[in-house]
Amino acid sequence: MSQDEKLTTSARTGIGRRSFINTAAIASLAGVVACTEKPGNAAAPAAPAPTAGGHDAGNGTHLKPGELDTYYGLWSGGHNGDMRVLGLPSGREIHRIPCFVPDALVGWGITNESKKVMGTKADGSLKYTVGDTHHTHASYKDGNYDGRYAFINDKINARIARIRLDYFVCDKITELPNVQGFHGIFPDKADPVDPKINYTTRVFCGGEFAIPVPNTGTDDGSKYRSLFSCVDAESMEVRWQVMIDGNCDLVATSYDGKLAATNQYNVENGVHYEDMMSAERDACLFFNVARIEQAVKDGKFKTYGDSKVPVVDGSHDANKDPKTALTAYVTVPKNPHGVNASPDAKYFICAGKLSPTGTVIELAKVLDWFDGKLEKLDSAIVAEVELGLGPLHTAFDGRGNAYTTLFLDSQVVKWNVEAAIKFHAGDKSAKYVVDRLDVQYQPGHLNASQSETRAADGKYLAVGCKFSKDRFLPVGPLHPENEQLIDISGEKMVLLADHPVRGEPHDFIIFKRDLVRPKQVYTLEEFPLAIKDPKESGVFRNGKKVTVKLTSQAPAFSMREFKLKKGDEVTLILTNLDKVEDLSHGIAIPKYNVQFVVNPLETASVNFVADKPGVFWLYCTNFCHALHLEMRTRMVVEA
Ligand code: CUK
Ligand code: CUA
Ligand code: CA
Repeated sequence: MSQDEKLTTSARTGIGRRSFINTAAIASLAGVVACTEKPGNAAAPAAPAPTAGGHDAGNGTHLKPGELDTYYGLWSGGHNGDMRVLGLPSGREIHRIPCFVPDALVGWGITNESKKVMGTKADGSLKYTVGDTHHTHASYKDGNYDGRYAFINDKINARIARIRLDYFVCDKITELPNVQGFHGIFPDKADPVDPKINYTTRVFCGGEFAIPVPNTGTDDGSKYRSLFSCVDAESMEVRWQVMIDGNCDLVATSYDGKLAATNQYNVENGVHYEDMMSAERDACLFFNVARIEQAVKDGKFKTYGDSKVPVVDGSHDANKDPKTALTAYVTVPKNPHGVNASPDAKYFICAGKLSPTGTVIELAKVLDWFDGKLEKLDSAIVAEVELGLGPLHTAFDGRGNAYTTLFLDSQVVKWNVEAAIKFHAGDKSAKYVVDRLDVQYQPGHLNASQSETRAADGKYLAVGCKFSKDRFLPVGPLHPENEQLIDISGEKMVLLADHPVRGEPHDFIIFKRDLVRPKQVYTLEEFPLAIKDPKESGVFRNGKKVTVKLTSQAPAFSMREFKLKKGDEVTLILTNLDKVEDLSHGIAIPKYNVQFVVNPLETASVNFVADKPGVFWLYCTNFCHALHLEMRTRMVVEA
C-alpha cells in the first residue's frame, strides 16, 4: 500500500485513531525477535513460535516457507455450511470441513457415507442442501480443549454437527425437534453431579425463534415458544429440552458444569423488531443443569408433537421458588448479544448490543440464589459499565482483561473486569477501559487464543469484521468479510493483519496446535464395506442389483474395466489401499454426476442407476502420481 493510499484509508476511518495504530505498530518493532533460521529441511515439523509483539517483515504474521503455525483456528463457515480450519498467526486457510452442505471437493453429499451423516429423504436424496453455521466450539477436559470433538450449529434447519478432531471430519448431525433458528451452542466443561466427569458430555443449544410447539399449521401467536436443548456429546441424541419464556441466543457454560446460560433479546415475545426492542431490559437466562436432569428422571416433563424428547417447564411462573427453580432470569439491558464465560471461572459477561454496556454476572451469586441464599437474583450483577456503541461479543486474555467488539463504533474495547466491578460498586476512580482499537469494519465475533479455557494465554485476538469496504481489491458488489488479527500481548492492542474470508463468518476458537493430534491415515477396520485386498474386486450381481468393488493404489484402480447392463442399480465401493499420508485418490464418473475422494485407507461408496449406455472412463481426480492422468478404469454400460 502506498503512502497515499494509506492516507486515503486514514481519512475514511478517522485520522486520529489510525495514526495511533501506526505508532503502536512501529513501537512494537523495537522488540523484533529474529526469526529462527532452520538449517536444511524446509518441511521440518517444529516451527519456531513467532513471538507476538516482535514482528518479522513488519507484521508478525509472515511464516517462512515450510514454517508451521503455532495455533489452530476453527472457524464457522457461515452460509457455506462448513467449518474452516485456519493456521494462526499466518491466517492461512488449511482445510474446510463440509458439514451441512454438499462439497464437490471430497464428494460430501455424494457418497453414501456422507449422505448418511447429512440425512436423506425416503428416495435417498439429501434432506437439506443449505446450512448456516454460526458457532463453533470444541470439547473440554479439565477446563481446556481435549482434541476429541468440535461442534457447530446450522441455524437454518436447526441441526448440530459433530466433527471428529482426529480426522477433521463431520461424523454426526442431529436435528433438534420443535426448534427454529437454532443459534448458540456451547459444550459443558464438567458434570454438575459427578466430579469424576471433568470433561464434555453435553452440548447446549439455544433456539432463537419462537414458534408454535408443535408447529403444525395453527398460527396462534400467543403460544409461540422457544426451547433450550441439551444434546449428548457421545450419542448426539437430544437428552432434554427446556421450554422457556422469551428466546435464546448465544450460550455459555460454567467450568463446574452447574450452570448454562443464554442471553435473551426478545423477552417481549415480539414478532416485529419494534416489539422485540420495546422493553428496556431483557435477560440472561440461567439453567440449573443438575435440577433439570433430576426433573427429567422424576418424570416431570411433557413431550410435543412427534418428538419423544422430554421437555421441562422453564417458564417464569413455574420457577418462582429458588429452592426448586430450574431456571433463573437475570435482567440485563436492552437486546443483549453475546454471553461469554471468563477464564477465571467466576463471571459471565453479557454484551448490551442496543445498550452501550457490558454486564458482569457473578456465577457464585447465581448459585447462591438457587440455594436460597441470595434474596434478589439481580444482585448477581456485579458490574454494568459503559463500553461503547453496539457491544456484541467478548473475549479474554487470562490476565483479567475482557475484549468486547463494538459493532457501531467499529472498535474493540479492552477493559479490566475487576476494575469495572469496583467502578460499579461506587469507586469512580477505577479506570476500567484500558485501550480501544479501530477495526475495519463493524466487528461481530472476536476471540482470543485459548480465550474460553482456563489456559487463556492472551497472545492473539481475531476479529470477524462484517464489512471490509476498502480493505481489499474491489471484486464487484459482494465484498469479502475481513478477519483481522490483533496482537494482545502488550498493554495496547496492535493490529497485525487483514484476511479476506468468504461470508458469513461468525464465531471461532483459537487453540494451541499441540492440543490436537490428527491421524494421517484411516484404518480399514473403520469401514464396514472396506475391500481389504485388490483380489476381492469385481462386479457382483444379484438380479438388477449390482455391487462393484474397486480399490485404488497409485497409479491404478484394481479393475481396468468392468461391465454393467442398462438399468442396473449399482453400488460402487472404492477402498484406497495406499497407506501413505496425503496419498488420496478421487474418482469421477462422467455423465453420472459422481466425484468423490478416498483418503489413505478410506472406503467410500455411491449408488447410481446405470441408465446411460456407453463407454465411460472413470478417472482419478486427485493428482497422485506421475501416471495420474493414466489412472483410469473403463465402465461399459451395455444397452
Ligand atoms: S451471532 Cu454472528 S456476530 Cu450468530 Cu454469534 Cu454475533
Ligand atoms: Cu490416483 Cu490420481
Ligand atoms: Ca428486547
